[in-house]
Amino acid sequence: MVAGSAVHAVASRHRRFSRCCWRSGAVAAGVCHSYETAMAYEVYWGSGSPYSWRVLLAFTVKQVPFDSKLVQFSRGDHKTSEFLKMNPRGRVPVLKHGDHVVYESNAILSYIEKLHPTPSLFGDDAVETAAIWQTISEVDSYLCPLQEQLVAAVFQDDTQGREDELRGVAEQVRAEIALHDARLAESRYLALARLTAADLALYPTLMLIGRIGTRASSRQLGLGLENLRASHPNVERWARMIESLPGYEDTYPPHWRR
Ligand SMILES: N[C@@H](CCC(=O)N[C@@H](CS)C(=O)NCC(=O)O)C(=O)O
Repeated sequence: MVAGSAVHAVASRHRRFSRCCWRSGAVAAGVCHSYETAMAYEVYWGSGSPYSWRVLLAFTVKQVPFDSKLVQFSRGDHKTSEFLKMNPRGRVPVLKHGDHVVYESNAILSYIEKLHPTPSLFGDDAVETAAIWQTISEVDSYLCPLQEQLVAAVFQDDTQGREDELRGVAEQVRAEIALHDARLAESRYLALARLTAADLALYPTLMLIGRIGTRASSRQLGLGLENLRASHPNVERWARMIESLPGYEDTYPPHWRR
């Protein structure tokens, strides 16, 4: 557990829902159907962290209540000794469930999928599961590293002298998004005709890249990332479906609203 002031427990609907679940007899009613699922979930997450956002969306889609532990990067909450005991890499998201701790967003998604299989986010047979993991692996292997390069350069004001390099990164990002747009022209969601973990992997990264694109330095460099959604109509349609999920608003990075 992270020290008192180090982590701000958000007084959000997640938490109220959680209390409501425990006190309304949901356990007894069989909603939380085993001892394992009856233990509280604590989700440590960062505002604007796309990997954290995946996890928040998964809990939301599955309607699983959790205690929200918003980690403040600026205070170094994620580098305290208490936090490093949970994740030695000092990164979010982290899930604490009873005495059990899981880090790495995909591992967390898999964990809650096992305990709360409905609605399924990882497919119902071998073909579906492979299609989902194929897309997640593509997002994680090809798009996320590009996003991380842009975050490091643009948010840390390290763009000078790197104009050509960063334009090259942005071009690769656009190619990746165009690929997903073409897929979404054929299919309602990314991997299957229904929402899966693949959609939860891409959406937050797309949103973060869009936000990077609106920064003055990105515009000055002509990265062309500010209108990714508008210029990819299938991605735009799909993103709007995710944004219409019940509870979506509670997952939106709080500091992006300011
Ligand atoms: N592969 C990890 C990536 C986690 C990650 O990089 N989290 C970032 C926020 S988006 C973080 O905590 N960064 C803090 C740091 O590196 O100090 C996952 O999927 O969970």
